[in-house]
Amino acid sequence: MRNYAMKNIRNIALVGSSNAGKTTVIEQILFNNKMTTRVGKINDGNTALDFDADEIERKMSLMTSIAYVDIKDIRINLADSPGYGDFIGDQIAVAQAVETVMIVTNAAAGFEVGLERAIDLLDGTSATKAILVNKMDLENADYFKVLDTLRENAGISAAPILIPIGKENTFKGVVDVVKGKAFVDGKYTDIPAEAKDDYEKAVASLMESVAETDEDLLNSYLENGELSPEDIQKGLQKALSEGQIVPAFCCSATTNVGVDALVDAMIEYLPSPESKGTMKVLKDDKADNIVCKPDGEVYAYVFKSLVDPNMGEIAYVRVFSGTIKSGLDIFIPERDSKDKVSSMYYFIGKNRNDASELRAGEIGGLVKLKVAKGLNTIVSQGSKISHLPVKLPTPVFWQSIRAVNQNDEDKIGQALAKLLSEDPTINSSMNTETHENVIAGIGEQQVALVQKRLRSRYKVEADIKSPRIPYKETITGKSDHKYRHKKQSGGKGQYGEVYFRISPMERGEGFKFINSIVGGTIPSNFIPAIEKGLNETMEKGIIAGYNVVDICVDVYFGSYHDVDSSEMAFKIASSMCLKEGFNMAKPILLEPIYLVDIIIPNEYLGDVMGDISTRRGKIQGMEQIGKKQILKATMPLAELFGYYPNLKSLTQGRGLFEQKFSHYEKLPEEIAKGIIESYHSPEE
Ligand SMILES: Nc1nc2c(ncn2[C@@H]2O[C@H](COP(=O)(O)OP(=O)(O)OP(=O)(O)O)[C@@H](O)[C@H]2O)c(=O)[nH]1
Ligand SMILES: [Mg+2]
Repeated sequence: MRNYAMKNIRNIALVGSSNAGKTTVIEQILFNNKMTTRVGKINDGNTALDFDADEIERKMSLMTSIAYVDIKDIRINLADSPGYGDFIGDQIAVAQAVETVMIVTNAAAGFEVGLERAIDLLDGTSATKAILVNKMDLENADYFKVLDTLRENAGISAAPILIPIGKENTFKGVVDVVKGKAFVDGKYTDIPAEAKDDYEKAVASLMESVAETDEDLLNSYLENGELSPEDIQKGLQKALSEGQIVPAFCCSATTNVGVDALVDAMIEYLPSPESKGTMKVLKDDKADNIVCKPDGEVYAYVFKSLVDPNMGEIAYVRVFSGTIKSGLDIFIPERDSKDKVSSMYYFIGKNRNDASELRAGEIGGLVKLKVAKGLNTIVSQGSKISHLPVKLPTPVFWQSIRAVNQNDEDKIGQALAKLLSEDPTINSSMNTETHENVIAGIGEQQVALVQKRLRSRYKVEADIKSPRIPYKETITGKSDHKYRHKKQSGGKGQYGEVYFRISPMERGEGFKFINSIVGGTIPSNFIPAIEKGLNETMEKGIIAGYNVVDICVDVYFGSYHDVDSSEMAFKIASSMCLKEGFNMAKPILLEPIYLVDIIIPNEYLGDVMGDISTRRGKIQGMEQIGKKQILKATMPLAELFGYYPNLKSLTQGRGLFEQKFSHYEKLPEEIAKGIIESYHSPEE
């Protein structure tokens, strides 16, 4: 297939809340432009873009997929991302790969949670933002109301470029405000009387917005009281490529009204890779710019990687600079590894067409890359350039996972690694204290999908449950204790005696071992065995099976036997002495405490604060940003595990939080008592 010049490409990612109609809009565009032979329907499970079995089953997108549309000498690349909150990582990643991020909203819905989230997460991307109000055919659909809500809630003042003709089930066309023409039944015509008023208002406000972005245009506007259509078009294109204006469009995907006019507008007004021109990158870890051109240095970005059951690894890439060819040796700075390009394709969902090479400005898929995964940079070997780091949300949902069948333990590790590499917001790690494999991610659906795919793709049944809390054990008092290990049961006996002074240390200091033996009461060759006995016991735990920390053990006296003493005997003596001495030194349990930043709309402040204190949280501070409050608090991990579902229900889905580990703190006695008792009477 042919390549397209940078100025003839439009790269557009559709984001926004679930169910707004992103996938359906793209399906309709593909069909209208003869890229597919039928209009894929979500309900029939036959869309080009939601091709994955789980997407078909759930009737929603679960990952980013890509398509392209060729119209005359223009190629439009469209990325369809999942709107459901648990899969937000894909929206964040794809927003970095395009010139325009189109935020799709439902014309009949209010300011939806998914929409709010998508907008928040786009903060900081350099892409131009655009608004597409879809579902204009629905009862109560109201284009201008949606734009007002966006202004009020998100501070986005969108400039209407396409405005509707007719309403709800009589929505029959759109007016292109820049052209001053209506688009009805597949043709441009004069603006009908019913849309004249809206058009006059929209064009006046568009002139004002465009004039404000450029001094010459402003002067001309002030002089003449208006701008010519040519001036509006030129000014708009420039303002859009600089991201100074957020254009708004409308359509109904299912009735196919306004979709062709939308595509025309994408071509005529939205920025091309050439109009953006340069790209901010890191070079040698410092901020830098590179000029994007096909004969420049190779610089591409992977915005999604997946393992296709038939094709193997696929990495969807955006080439920003240079040209990627088969056989090219590449370097992935984020992984500090080399890789090699094999074949590459242009994709429409899972259908692919050969690409001979991928040039600056283009989007395509590289197959069988070994190391490059989502959010990674692709550069030539020896290059010092990498993509600016992308901020991802911290995990807010945790589950421990293990294979139901013991024989699958090895298999599950590899299968998990493959599945998790498809989504940058989820990871798993072995907790060496609780000996659990813990998955940390964004939500229940995300983890449930991993569990389901382990079964469907890798035939591994996995159990998930709430993880154990890595409590720790320590003491608050001191003890002075001795223990003699002596056994005489025929043959060689066992003998070793130690005297310990056990004392608490500051939080976080760990363990200190002091050897104060003088005069050889214990020969020095047995000292390492004593230390080993201590370490092993501390790792296993004494009162409740958790790591022992922040204690100091001073061995200051003991005795031995010429024949019967051995390393084993001293190890046992040491272990027993610690166990008994520890119990005499007012032992307690410590629990991990996390710092959380909870971000909520003002109206939920009271409820959320009340709830934090019932969860043993402590408010540390508060900050107002726009219409939101950021509550800073500490919260025990035991409460944090179940916090996100709870926060969502308290705030109608609008609350978010970020977390990081802070410190260990004494677990309240009444809770500790239960944990210690159940450790000593293990009926599970
Ligand atoms: N009435 C009406 N329904 C629509 C329109 N566009 C999409 N739908 C329906 O809305 C539902 C959701 O559409 P999708 O295309 O899956 O929405 P999405 O934004 O891709 O959703 P996610 O993949 O979950 O992010 C489907 O049942 C569509 O048929 C429209 O313009 N009008
Ligand atoms: Mg979708």
